[in-house]
Amino acid sequence: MDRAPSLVVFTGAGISQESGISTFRDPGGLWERFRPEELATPEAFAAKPDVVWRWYRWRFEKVRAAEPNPGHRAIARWQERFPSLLVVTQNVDRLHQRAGSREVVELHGDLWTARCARCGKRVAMERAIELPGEPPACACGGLLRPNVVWFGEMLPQEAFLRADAAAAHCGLFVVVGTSARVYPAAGLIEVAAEGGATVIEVNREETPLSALATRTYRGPAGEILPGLTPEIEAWAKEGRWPSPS
Ligand code: BV8
Ligand code: ZN
Repeated sequence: MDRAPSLVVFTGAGISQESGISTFRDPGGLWERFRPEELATPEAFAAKPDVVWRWYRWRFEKVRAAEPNPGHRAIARWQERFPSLLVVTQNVDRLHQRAGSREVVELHGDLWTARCARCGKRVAMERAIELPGEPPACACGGLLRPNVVWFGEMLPQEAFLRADAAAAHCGLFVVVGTSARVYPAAGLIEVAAEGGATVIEVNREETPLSALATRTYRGPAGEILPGLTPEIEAWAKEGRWPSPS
């Protein structure tokens, strides 16, 4: 097995907010306008596949047009200093990869792929949205769905185990832009804290797990993350997070 990464960055929808991607639970977020149980569940897809497909197609178009922001880019730069840096994300937008992050664990799947709900065959979303049908049908007769994890579905096992081991054994766990309410992903913050990692939180607001953080930074990730590089350097050298000057 690889040596555990000493630095893990755990992200949620907040990191992509400054790229123009809606978050889920903030005022103005996606769940305020749409009820998740009507759209992000296997039951919703079974009952109204056309409505669910159109919602994801709309979200995919937004993501495709978006660009990584300074927050994504700061994280990608940290990997030059920490080659073992691991990004663990709940996001489905692939903006970390597009910013240059090489090791990214996607806990909730991705929007860039569609897959057959029956046989599992994968098709690029860019192609799937051009096919006839809402949603299009696979050659096997099953319907195409987005390759994301819906409420009530299991997370991809390999991805979750890798993230869990990294959280348990890392030295520094930086949590960015997540409301820390969706499990089992949010539980990784608890795993990191229990494993003895220094936990740093970057968020516009307090979250249910803010109390586990050694330090919290309140504000937009795109403004805060680029400025954290000296603190991370100091942490690497001294083994502890520098006190505010
Ligand atoms: C499972 C993908 C096992 C698709 C998503 C009761 C209690 C506890 C748990 C449960 C329960 N009832 C049900 C559950 C389990 C459930 C769950 O956790 N529910 C919660 C909500 C109560 N979990 C599941 O079902 C999971 N699977 O448990 O499997 C199982 C299975 C079967 C049978 C038995 C057991 C699967 C969950 C996966 C859901 N998929 N999305 C899609 O994208 O459509 S969820 C959705 O939430 C998002 O995609 C994201 O992945 C996830 C987390 O959201 P966040 O990323 O945190 O975003 P949010 O908007 O909430 O917060 C944004 C934050 O950013 C805010 O704090 C804000 O202040 C901050 N912010 C905003 N702008 C900025 C910023 N910060 C910095 N800078 C900024 N600019
Ligand atoms: Zn199929």
